[in-house]
Amino acid sequence: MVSAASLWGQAAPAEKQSAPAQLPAKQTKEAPNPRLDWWRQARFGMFIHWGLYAIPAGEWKGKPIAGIGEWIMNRAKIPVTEYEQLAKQFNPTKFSADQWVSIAKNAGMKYIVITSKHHDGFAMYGSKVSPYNVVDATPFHRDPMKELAAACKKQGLKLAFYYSQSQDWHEPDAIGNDWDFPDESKKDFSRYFEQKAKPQVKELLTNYGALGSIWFDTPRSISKQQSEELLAMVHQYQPTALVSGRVGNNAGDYETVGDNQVAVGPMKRDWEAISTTNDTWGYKKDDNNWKPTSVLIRQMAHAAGHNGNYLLNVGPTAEGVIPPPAVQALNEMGQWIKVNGDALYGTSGGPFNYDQSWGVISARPGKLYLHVFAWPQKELTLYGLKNKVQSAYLLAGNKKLKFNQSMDKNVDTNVLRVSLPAAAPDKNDSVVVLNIAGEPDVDSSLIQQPSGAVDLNAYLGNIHKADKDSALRMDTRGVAEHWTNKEDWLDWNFKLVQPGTFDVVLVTSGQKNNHNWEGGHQVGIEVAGQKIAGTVNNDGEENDPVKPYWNYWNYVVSKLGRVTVEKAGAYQLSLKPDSIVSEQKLGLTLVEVKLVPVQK
Ligand code: JFZ
Repeated sequence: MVSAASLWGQAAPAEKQSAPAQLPAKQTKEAPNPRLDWWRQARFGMFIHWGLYAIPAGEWKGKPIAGIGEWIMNRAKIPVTEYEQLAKQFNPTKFSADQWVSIAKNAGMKYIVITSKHHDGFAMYGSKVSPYNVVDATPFHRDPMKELAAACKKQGLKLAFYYSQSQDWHEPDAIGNDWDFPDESKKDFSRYFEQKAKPQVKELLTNYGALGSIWFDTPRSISKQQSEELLAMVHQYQPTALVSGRVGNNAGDYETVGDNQVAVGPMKRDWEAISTTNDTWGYKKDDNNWKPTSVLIRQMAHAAGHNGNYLLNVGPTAEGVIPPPAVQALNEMGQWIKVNGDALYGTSGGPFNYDQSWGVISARPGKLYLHVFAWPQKELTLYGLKNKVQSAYLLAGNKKLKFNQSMDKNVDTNVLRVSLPAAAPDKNDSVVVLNIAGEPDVDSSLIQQPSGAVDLNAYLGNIHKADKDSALRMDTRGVAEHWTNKEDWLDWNFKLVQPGTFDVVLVTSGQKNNHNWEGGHQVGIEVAGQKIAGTVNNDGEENDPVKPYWNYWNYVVSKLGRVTVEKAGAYQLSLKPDSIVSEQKLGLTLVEVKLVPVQK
């Protein structure tokens, strides 16, 4: 089991965040948990949000309701008695479990996580515990979970059930419904928990054969004991089933990071990225903001390169149809996987504690998989790999590649150069495989990227806290947050291979979905005996062009000035604020300091 403290990026105690923040470059083995074996092999799964909310599909009484589709009851404050009426209309005649499972299987997905009960409280399976369920309350009268269990068994995928254990807007005692049940003092959460949540979870664990996991969500205020009870129940009835991190109180078998969030850094823990194919989980008829397949493939590769699984959502319609644009994208992902699956299934995170300017790296014993998103001209460069490379080839067509390994004496760093054909075999992610001798052994120091840029990521900096109680910390993205004390500062040690003139750029991040922003901070930077000062923008939003899959968090790029570094070698750069704007208590949210080579 993963404890909170071992989860890198979680709110580690402040004392533990004193210098250096540098993480070990080598993967260390996570405590063995045999339940995770299949899951680590799987790497890619389908999330399905399906329920009564697919009927209104984002519109209530003729008005579009903002936000994610499965939250419509909450967002539109629909009374239980009205929402319940939807059940009478639920008749997904186009539903075919076999077809859904085939879509997942064809995409290369190895497991399915489906909403057996979401926050609306409606059971999408035949429940004896509550008549508010798909078999008893709808004209459909079928149990889609039974059908999916059979189809998954037949086609060799694992099935897992999402279950909302804390929020249940249908129940007066549960968490979440304050429009029908505003009086908090009347609520007895444990009554709901004992009489509905636990018995329903038991039904799911005992009536549907072997499950991959129970995927709990939004623990809210449930107690540690309640989280642990759920965990114990799952393990009791299904000793091999997993429990998602969102069971609460760090009781789960693995961690789920924030929605649509992609982790950074050398992740050694087990974690899962969850992503939408458009902007909603549950079906919304007016949401056509489909992520391009390039984004989905790169997010998946990124998750694998950081030791994580990628759980990608589809929101079927009330008729039981998975939206065609999602099916299309999944089909394209399947095409990529047919060629490049070795770089995904059963891999672990790459050995470096930073990403490459051209992409990410996943690994398995004896092999490194270089996922090249940005195909360079002629040659791919990798700094800092100490292992002897035995051979290099493209996964596409197993085409052998020439390479050479040398030492750059100026920076005392190993350099690998792999010759590439002119055209990328895959426009989204072409995989170069390195067969290496022994365990990956890499230089843990931060080095200039092959592109010539220097990425001084916040999470790789040495943190200097003026006061051990300063709120400054790294969030799960490896971004510095709550930097409100201007006396706190960061510095980085790095190696420069190609000297020259650089623009000094500060990349800051907005909070989720571009809500909440704070800029206008004055900062000073010192590097190679040169000092510059500047102001962090409040506008001029721009995504990092090198990481096109970061489409959820907006970055603001502030150019602070220019420096010229004459010689290759080892350097230090410090970032010290002169003033921080923190009216919203957000302060300086730092992604990285970037040195961008100035083209001559
Ligand atoms: C939850 C649900 O409320 C939502 O409807 C959907 O099912 C999603 C997969 O999970 O929403 C969350 C839960 C956690 C975070 C964000 C949204 N989080 O930790 O950032």
